[in-house]
Amino acid sequence: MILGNLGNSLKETFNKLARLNKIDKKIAEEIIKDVQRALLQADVNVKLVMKLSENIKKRALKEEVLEGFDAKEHISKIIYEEFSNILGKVTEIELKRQNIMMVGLQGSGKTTSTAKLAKYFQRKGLKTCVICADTFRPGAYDQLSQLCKVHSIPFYGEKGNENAVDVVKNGLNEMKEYEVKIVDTAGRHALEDDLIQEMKEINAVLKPDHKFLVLDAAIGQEAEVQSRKFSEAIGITGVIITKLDGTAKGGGALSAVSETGSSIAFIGVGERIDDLEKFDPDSFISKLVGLGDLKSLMERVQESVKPDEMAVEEVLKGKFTLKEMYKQFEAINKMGPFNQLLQMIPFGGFGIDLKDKDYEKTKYKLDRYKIIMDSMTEYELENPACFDSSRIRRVAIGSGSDIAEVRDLLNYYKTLKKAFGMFKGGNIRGLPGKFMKMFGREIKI
Ligand SMILES: Nc1nc2c(ncn2[C@@H]2O[C@H](COP(=O)(O)OP(=O)(O)O)[C@@H](O)[C@H]2O)c(=O)[nH]1
Ligand SMILES: [Mg+2]
Repeated sequence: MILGNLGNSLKETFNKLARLNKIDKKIAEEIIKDVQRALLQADVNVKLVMKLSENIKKRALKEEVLEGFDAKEHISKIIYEEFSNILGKVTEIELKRQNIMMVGLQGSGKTTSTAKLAKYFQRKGLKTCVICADTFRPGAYDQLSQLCKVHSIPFYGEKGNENAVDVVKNGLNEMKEYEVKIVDTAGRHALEDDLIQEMKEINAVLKPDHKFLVLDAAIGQEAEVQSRKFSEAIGITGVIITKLDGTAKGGGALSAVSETGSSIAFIGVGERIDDLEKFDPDSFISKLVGLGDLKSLMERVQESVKPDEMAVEEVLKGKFTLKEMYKQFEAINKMGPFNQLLQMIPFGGFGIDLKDKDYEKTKYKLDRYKIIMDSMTEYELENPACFDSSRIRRVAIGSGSDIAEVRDLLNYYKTLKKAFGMFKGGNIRGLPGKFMKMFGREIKI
């Protein structure tokens, strides 16, 4: 598919890298050229290509290859992370009662995507219907009603009624029992005033939870302008990029949308009703980079925290003081990238929902905890039970924090100690996995 060639063109250069444990400037430049060529072929914006490749090169030369990994794995990881930065945003779709409005220019794939999306929600077990508010284009009613009939999707429309807003009002009344209502609207060849007016009125009546802008992948970098214009006109909550199966230029549309700050919700990859995929940047990038199983690579990166750094040995013997926790934080910091590593430590004490992806905040908190621990005496680090209010106050003052924060840290320590206690005598290597199971999370790569 799109950018699919990147993997192939990288392979050759990568073969040279295999078994090396260092990346020199010459190899880095070769790889960067391949990356640039593939991205430019996929119509990605030149400035973005330059920025991306510059970052990859800098990091490839600067960051040390982790022990146990070869240069190829090292650079795969970097390419993966840099791509994540530009494609990382996804529209979250909740599986709940909701109204959805489809907008976009004529021919972009709105009607097809409306039916695909209805099927998507049906498969998820939600009672879903479709309302046809395209009263502009002759034949729009027939197209959608036929599509729905064939695929058993409940449909509402009024043939002959030219007032799209009234059709939506009536449809909402008639289709009350349905949990998800998807409204297909009319498009024009350009975003004209009367179209904006109609969209605004439908928006006011429907009060959509989601407004999806449908874009044809073939428009490439033009996606940026459209995405901006529609955002300004009615506000959109996500983008659906269609016809990614039919163009080699999809990279342009995808990256251009991300540049505007909009997020991609779904991608259309064919004409059939099932050819709609929830956009998953991780698997997208894995395919894109074509360098094999990045998921297991990232898992290995996570597991390669050395046992002595983690102080796991002692922990398994039952020893887990603030000192071991400190070492653990240090090991985590060394490992980077923080956002992925973060998922392997227990969060009981942070009160932070990982779903928020609030990694920066959490990293900040870990760093704060380290600063606080730097103000503790050796005795305190070895004997956390000794903390009374006067010791807590002293540490708070010494570290420039406050009493509540020191207490937070001690609570986090207790949670962690409890967690470690449960693994006594267990297998060291499997620890991260066990942590993740215990906290009901898995590494999402
Ligand atoms: N290959 C391919 N064709 C698509 C896709 N989505 C829509 N189409 C086709 O694009 C054309 C226009 O789609 P339509 O839904 O009528 O666009 P609308 O005017 O925005 O409602 C139709 O021929 C669709 O079959 C897709 O993901 N892949
Ligand atoms: Mg249509």
